[in-house]
Amino acid sequence: MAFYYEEPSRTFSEYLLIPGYSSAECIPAKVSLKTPLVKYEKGQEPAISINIPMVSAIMQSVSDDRLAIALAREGGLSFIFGSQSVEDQVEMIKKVKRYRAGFVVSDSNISPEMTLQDVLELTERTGHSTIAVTEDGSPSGKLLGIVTNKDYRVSRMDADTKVKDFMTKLENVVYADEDTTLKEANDIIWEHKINCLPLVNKNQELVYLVFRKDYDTHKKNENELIDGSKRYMVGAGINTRDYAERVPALVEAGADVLCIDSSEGFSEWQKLTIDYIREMYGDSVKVGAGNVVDADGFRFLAEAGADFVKVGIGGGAICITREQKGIGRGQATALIEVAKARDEYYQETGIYVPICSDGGIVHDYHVTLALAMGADFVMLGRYFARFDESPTKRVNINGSYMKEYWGEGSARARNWQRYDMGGDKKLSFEEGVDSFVPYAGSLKDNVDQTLSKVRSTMCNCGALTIPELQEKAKITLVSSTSIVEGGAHDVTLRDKR
Ligand code: RVP
Repeated sequence: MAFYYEEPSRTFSEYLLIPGYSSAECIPAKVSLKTPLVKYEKGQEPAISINIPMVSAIMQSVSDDRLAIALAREGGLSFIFGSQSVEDQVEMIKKVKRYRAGFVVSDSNISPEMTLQDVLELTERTGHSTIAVTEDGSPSGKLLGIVTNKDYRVSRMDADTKVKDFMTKLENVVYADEDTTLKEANDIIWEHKINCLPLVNKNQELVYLVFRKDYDTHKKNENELIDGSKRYMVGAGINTRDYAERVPALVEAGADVLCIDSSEGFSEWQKLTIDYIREMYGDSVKVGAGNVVDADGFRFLAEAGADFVKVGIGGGAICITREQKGIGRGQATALIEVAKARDEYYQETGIYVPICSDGGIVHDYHVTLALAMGADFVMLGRYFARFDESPTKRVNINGSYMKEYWGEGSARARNWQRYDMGGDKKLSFEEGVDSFVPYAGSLKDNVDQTLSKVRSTMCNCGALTIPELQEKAKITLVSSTSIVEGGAHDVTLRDKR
């Protein structure tokens, strides 16, 4: 006979936190959100921790190199999507690892034979007013000069005027050698009162631009997530099919951690993938596994050697797995059960295997709830898809800006490996949709805002760290009527009249 659970499975919106005592010491500025990413033995430090408990989803519409850089800058980590060729994924990893904070590869370049009209079109397209003039118009060509909006007057000049006739020629440009440190570059920028310093190699070819404003931003980010060589850290999604080819390439490219990306992780395929990694690399390559929604699934993956375990089936904003296949579980219930299994496993073995709550974060407070329920960190897709840095197009729909967001199980993503049950190499039916989400601006502004709410609620619960929150949190189920009263109610909102 089938097993029946006594209680329905529940989602985050059905719970609230009850405040605990907060002392005068317990203020948001003192909250630490540092959290383990990979397993560790009792008394030891995890090999990788993240500085904020947020990672970005392994999805085409979410995690590319640009988002990875922006998130690592804030202290979190992206998992670059694996539903692309090994070469393309490797290139994205390399771009993150090559990126030097404050050093920008110029994206606005022009050759001296081009015209003022070309300059205006380029400025319009990139939104950048500093243009490098290189011999071949490429970002790494021989640097011949710079064009900024101080070099031309549209009202007084012919649109056909050649760039070489109005650019600031190299002899009048302050530039420096490619080995210049960020600090030295900044000193030169201040000394010469300039906004941008080009760095060139010994052949006078352009390597980077350093901008005054970027240095200021960089200085402000004491949380940034960097490796031993001061490079941003980045993760990569893998699948249970082509790992023998993909994993070595990603490791070689410098991926800091891997994660098996599957809609259903309680399977032998995951164990075989982890076995391969352990055989090839021992414990030196870290790999997360999932997704599971109960204690049995967690234990299976922990015993298989996963470095962290991802929790969640069917809760993603674009996910229709529950509708299509009738499997899944309310995210809160799944998380609570897996967190208990994680703690029992720790008691028994002395090994702490972090868990990640993946999908279904709708409101900022869901992050705090997930942490309080035992998650070590959360993975978000919809949330990050809304930002400037996500890889998708921003479109105007009926006067509002939206960003595209599609599931890995949609026909658009064609990620059959994520849903593979060992059959044909194809997606037999869709488990995800193709959608739009409201555009929300920069990642930094939004993450700052979300985390300030998390810190504030943690203080309401008397907690300065995530483990303290998990120990002290008092969580209550709420009735459907109180959910309604949780928002503005029984008033007419001024802007909705
Ligand atoms: P959300 O943050 O609610 O947008 O959910 C993101 C998560 O949804 C991903 O991390 C992944 O686990 C899941 N996902 C991705 N694609 C699909 C799908 O097409 N069904 N689901």
